[in-house]
Amino acid sequence: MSDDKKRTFDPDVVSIDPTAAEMLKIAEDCEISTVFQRADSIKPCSTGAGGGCCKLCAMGPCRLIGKHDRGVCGADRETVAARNFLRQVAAGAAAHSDHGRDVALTLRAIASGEVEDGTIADTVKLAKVAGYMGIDVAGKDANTLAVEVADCALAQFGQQTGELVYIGRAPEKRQELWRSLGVVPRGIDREVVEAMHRTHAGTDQNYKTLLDGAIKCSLASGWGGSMLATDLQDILYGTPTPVRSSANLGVLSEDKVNILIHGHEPLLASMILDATSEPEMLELAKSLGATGINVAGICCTANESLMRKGVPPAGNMLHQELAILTGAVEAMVVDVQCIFQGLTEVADHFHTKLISSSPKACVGDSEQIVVDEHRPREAARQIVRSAVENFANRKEVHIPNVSEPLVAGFSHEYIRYMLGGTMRASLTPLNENIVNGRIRGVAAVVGCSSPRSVQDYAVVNVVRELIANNVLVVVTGCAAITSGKHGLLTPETMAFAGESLAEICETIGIPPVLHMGSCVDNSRILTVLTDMAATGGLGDDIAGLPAVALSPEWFSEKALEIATYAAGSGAHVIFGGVGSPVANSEVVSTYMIDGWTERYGGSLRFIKEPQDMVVATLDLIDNARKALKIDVAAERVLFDMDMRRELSV
Ligand code: MSK
Repeated sequence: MSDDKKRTFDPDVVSIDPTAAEMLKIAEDCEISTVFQRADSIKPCSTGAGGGCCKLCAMGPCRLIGKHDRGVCGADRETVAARNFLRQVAAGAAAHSDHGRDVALTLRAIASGEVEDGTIADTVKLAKVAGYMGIDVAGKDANTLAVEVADCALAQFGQQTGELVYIGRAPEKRQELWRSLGVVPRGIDREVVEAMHRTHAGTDQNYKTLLDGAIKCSLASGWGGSMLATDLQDILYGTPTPVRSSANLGVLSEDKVNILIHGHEPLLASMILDATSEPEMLELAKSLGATGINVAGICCTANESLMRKGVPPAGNMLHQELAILTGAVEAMVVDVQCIFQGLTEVADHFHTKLISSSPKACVGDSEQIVVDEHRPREAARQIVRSAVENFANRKEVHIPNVSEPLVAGFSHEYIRYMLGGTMRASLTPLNENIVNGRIRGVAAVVGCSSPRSVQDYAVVNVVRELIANNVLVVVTGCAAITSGKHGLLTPETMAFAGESLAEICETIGIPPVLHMGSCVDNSRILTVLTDMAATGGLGDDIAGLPAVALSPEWFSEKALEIATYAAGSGAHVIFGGVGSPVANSEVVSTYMIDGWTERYGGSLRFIKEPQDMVVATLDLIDNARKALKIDVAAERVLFDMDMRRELSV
């Protein structure tokens, strides 16, 4: 590391999580590079960040800045910004949807008896999903039905004409709007391919049609690939119900073998978990001096395993390198998405085995134990054995004594159940309390953590200010883990909530911040919003609900795709942190707010500061309440610096 980098980088200011500074000081002492230090030393290109650089052909790259308003081909700022945005959305849609395809293939293999020990966990959900697909369930056993469901799901990817079957789950009014605007997705793969085609040099050159293309492509994921991934995972591994656990690096164990599961796919993780309780593995661990085997998670494999099995998350995306720096991780098993190549350098300094498990993602020069989907248990055993044997190579260990308790597992199904019990499961109490003003509105705080923002600061402050203003918050993805790390996912959090929201949480016995899953599970939020519209009292569409989605620390193309399908579904979306990927075109930026509001009833805006995000959220909620004629005067609570300091850990 150069002296320059040592001088500018300050571990104490890059995160509000104290474990980050603790680990980053170790990294500095050992001269190990991390994402935080690299972000400090690499200045982002502002032209590229704002969508002003076109590198689609060899006549460029063309940077549309200053007096250059057109590229060599004549493309203007609007076309270039919209085209870049559509490509980002297509990449995000491909990632989430390809995840969904793999789950469908796993379901089919298990239901066909091709997977050793493979079982279906939730036959009630299986029947429900079959119903969505128009499949007759009468007289069929679970495996026969599951094969039909999997085949229907798989057909959605290659479908060439017609409409995705899950489009029928959106409010009627929304479906009609999409049809009238020509944005109903036909097949998932087809929309991603068309997005790549229309952004090829010399194809679509109108920013408005390019952005309609982004909406259409994202809907193929939100109401297609992502929603299928969520549903089929529930069938395979169980629909989540509330579960207790804890979060942060303190969940790692000094005496046990630690295995970290990181990425997005729950199949191998669930098999690894099973293998860790096998007597043979436990005996091996004990023979090597460990008291047991501990599994913890990072990113969204963590969320998937937390929601269903209570596996504790060791951290969000920015904690992946920090976890290895503890010296206590025998194996980190990665699958797909959000995995840093920098992990290999950090792992090289410790005994940690970095194991890539997906055939489509080999991380750096990590060991590859590629999972044969027909024999995942075999791979899981191999990984657990390898981790246990590695315990003998452990040297100095430094685990921060920091973790917070949490409650996760609020699936859409459970939210309906907790509001009405088995006999009267529904969202009626939620809608009623929104109408009477006890709940001002609903906010989904979702998405990533980014080294371009102070880790966790924006998510924590946005969540706390929203609940203080009687806004019920749901969280997913890394924002959910952030909320857990900072103690926001317990019923005790109601102490920070506004009076009327706290009263409701106390009555029902829930936290004011509900963990709803991984980033692919944002589709659960679409289901809740549709259900709110169907329940009555708040209009008949997602557009117009007093609900806002926020991603205060986003970084990925998947996050942009989620934002786009939410906006196309009628929700207002606010992104924070790094700024707008279309900032180079004022016209496009404005169109995604005003033009999309007029066309879709939803919007996407980029607001840097957390407090400004909160103000904008409350304005959007209050405007929706006014339009619904349910507005009651509500005092606005905004935190000053002293209050913020108190909130920070
Ligand atoms: S892992 S996409 S950093 S939420 Fe789903 Fe977290 Fe964002 Fe990856």
